[in-house]
Amino acid sequence: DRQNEKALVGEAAATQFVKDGMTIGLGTGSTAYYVIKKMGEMIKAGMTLKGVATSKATEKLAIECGIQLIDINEVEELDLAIDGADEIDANFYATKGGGGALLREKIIANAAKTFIVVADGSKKVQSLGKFPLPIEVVPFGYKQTERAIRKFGCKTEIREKDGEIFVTDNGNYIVDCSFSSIQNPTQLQQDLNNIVGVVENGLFIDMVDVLISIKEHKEISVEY
Ligand code: DER
Repeated sequence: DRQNEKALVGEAAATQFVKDGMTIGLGTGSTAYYVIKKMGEMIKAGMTLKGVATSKATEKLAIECGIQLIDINEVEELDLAIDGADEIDANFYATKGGGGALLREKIIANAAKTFIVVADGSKKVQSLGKFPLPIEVVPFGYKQTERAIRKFGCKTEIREKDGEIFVTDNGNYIVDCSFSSIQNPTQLQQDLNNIVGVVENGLFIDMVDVLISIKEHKEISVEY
């Protein structure tokens, strides 16, 4: 089942790529959860590792797992960043942000020598756009920003949580954007980030180096 697939790919990422002495970007979400748990076991077995968390939720989980956290500003670059994705296509273009952590995730993925995505079988798509694209916007004038985003041909919805507007770890809002299909994600990524009020969007273009996913019969696939 899906949870089992998340565990398989998450643990595979840790055991195959995490080496003693590394500094690792720690992803956010239910798949990255298994990576972090496995890293905690490796530390208990004697490995020395440091982590940079992509969200406050991941900071909490990492501390529970005994991973020493450092501030992203203390390092030039990370050895690895390992994170989930909401969808990923054959070009390794990915949509992220389902968990609301896309800004820190993108900063940390950018800072890593190697960026690894761990994804259960449900995440692989022919082309992006099945999953509503999360866009982080500043709260001031967010309705203006939302109207400007809609001009790109999508339906927009301000993300809510428990009946309130969801606020990211950075104090911003998320606009979830439903496109019928995304033909040119590279162009869209640039256009969206040019909109006044947009902080960052969840299109990860030319960023993913390794995809660890599931082939049929629960076989793990590692693609470069
Ligand atoms: O919010 C995010 O970007 C998460 O990584 C998300 O894309 C994957 O979450 P999941 O592993 O819980 O499906």
